[in-house]
Amino acid sequence: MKIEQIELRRIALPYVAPFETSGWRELASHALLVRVEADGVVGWGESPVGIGPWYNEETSSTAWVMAQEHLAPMLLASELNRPEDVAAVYARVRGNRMACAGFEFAVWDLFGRATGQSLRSMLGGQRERVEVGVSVGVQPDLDTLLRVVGDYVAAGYQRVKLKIKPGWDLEPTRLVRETWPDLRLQVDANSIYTLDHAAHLAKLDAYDLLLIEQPLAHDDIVDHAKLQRIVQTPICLDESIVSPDHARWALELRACGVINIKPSRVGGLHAARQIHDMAAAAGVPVWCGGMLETGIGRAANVALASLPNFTLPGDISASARYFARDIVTNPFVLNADSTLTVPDAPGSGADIDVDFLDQVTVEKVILRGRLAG
Ligand code: NPG
Repeated sequence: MKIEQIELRRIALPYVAPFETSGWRELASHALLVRVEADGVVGWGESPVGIGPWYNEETSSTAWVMAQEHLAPMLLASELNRPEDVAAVYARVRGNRMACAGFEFAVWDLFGRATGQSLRSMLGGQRERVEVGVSVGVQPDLDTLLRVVGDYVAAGYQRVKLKIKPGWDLEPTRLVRETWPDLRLQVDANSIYTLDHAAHLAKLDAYDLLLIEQPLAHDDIVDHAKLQRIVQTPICLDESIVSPDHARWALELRACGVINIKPSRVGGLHAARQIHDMAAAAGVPVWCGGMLETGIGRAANVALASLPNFTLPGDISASARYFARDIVTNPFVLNADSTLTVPDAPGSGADIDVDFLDQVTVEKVILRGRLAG
């Protein structure tokens, strides 16, 4: 199969509330969207890049340039026999994995729609519903935190992740644990601590957490291995695992007890599935992280999370937790058992709301095969 046309869009889609981590605030989705077309069939993908290089090195602008100057022309010049071939097309691209992932998702969607297979079945997923939780950003004060967590618990979320940072870690965690003794609870530091904080982080062991996510540097594996020997709670790596090789290194060094897999962070679903398989072989559970995706990226995450070793709830909440209106006509809704239903329609199952998408599109370009080279 040869991709004949690629449409790229940058969007600005406001979140229902600002989302604050240990190092930055997100106010809106600035995702790059990729629409691929071949033989009259269309596939969509999302690169959930942010406005600045705070989570990783990529931004909405770098992805926009990469997509037009390199990634779209490379894909247009390639013959694809299966979606896994996209990884080979981009094998010589250094970094820029989120930008690559948007194209890879779109090709998976296209192949699924062309052959009538759901993304779940193409990936080898088994579950019809996936367990999900909600990620709660840093709040202005403890009262607000309790209200926000209480609202999510009342909405049906049975697992909560708290964003932490120095000065906002032990006390919020203790308070939430005391208020909801049975809640499945975990914390995420987004790389704000150093090994000097090891004794401080070990105090989190008192709160029966599922995991402590990415406490140390975004590109570290070795210090996390040292920390895991001091802290009893499983360390979960997110930012540090950008490829199957990074996962292998982390597993060999026993740097973590859990891995957060975001397909966009590792360049796509093919690499994500390889990491899943590797972690399963090592007896390390995984869960699907989130990047505040629209309904397009969310559908890819939900399908991936149906694979067997995704045994912890994902950061894949219902669409209404992020957007007043999503850019799909079939947004995800939370089931009463804190799950989302995995679509079984062909491809990702996402139905694009083109009229609304047009309203939130900031820039759009179309590239055709003749531009390849
Ligand atoms: O529900 O999608 C979600 C958000 C989950 O906390 C979440 N994501 O560090 O994992 C993270 C964080 C994030 C959000 C990172 C936006 C980067 C951008």
